[in-house]
Amino acid sequence: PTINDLIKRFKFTRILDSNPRMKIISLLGSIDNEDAIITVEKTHFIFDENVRRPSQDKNSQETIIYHVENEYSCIGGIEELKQLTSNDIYYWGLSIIKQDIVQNPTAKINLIWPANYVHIRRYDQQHLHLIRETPETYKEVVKPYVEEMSTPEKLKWVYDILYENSETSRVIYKDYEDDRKKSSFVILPDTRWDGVNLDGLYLVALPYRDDIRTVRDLRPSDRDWLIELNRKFRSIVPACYNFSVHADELKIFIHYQPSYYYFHFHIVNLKHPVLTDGSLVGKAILIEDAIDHLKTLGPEGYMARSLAYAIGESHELWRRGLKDEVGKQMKRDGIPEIPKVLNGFE
Ligand code: M7G
Repeated sequence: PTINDLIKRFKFTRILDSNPRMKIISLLGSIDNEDAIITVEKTHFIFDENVRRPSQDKNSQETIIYHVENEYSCIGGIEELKQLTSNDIYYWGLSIIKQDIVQNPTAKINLIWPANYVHIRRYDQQHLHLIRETPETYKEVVKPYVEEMSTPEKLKWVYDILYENSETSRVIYKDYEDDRKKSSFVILPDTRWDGVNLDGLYLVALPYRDDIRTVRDLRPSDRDWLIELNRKFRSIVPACYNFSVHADELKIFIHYQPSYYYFHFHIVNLKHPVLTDGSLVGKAILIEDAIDHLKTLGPEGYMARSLAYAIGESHELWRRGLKDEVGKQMKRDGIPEIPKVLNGFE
């Protein structure tokens, strides 16, 4: 089925999350009696663009990049504008801006169907806690979970991209050779990106090597591999987008905890707000930092570190032991418990 057929059959159950600042809403419902999650996100605005045109100079074969206002620009593309009020030097109103399904769509819609309980919990609005994951906590609580979550069935979408030609038409770069599997990888647009607005450029890079699950598995011997990937990603991605985004305008990072336990990289325009979202503090590790840490971490690499990050109450790991661990840590750190009586009220 296509997303069009499926959306028509969607029966709404409840709102999972809604964020007016990010202009994003996630709904839980069902399609043919199986759970479905729909996420609708308003796309970002366009103003200008770079276009390639042949040089005016007849003797030159070169194309020149021009900077022009886009036809769908948030100013030039205004089709209707209605003033609400003005006061002194301030004016405000509402507008309709020219839309186009390819050039300037209104929203990006993601659908997961059938969605399992891990998906639903991930999208559900939840209370966050900061946890310091020590090497011991990793071994006791996290490692068994990572092992359960990294089976080929749970990572089908990844293996489908790597070996079954899923999303092939969207792959922007593939570097693969059987005898150099370790250095092979593909880069393609993340489902998070609308594929239109470069300010929100969001790509995912999937290496072919699958002996690493998370940053925890990185050892000093992997340093050269990371250095080489960083160099390649920063060379390839700007070239794929006409150099409208430069090598030093990309943030390349790894998530911990990730949603998917197949080691991969996020390649994102610096302008994209991912790393400034407070709830994600600690979750993203820049590739530069990983390269640097591995220099000093000793033979155990990231296995020897404590990693601090925020985790939601509905994350499976919270229930499996991180909740208890936070309690114990606070006690050890000498942080007082919440008093039983607050401001005289029981
Ligand atoms: P993560 O760090 O495991 O999870 O990244 P998180 O960032 O959600 O916490 C996995 C990345 O893969 C996310 O950015 C997803 O948006 C992206 N992604 C997930 N799926 C199922 C797909 C897919 O089928 N295709 C593509 N292109 N990207 C996906």
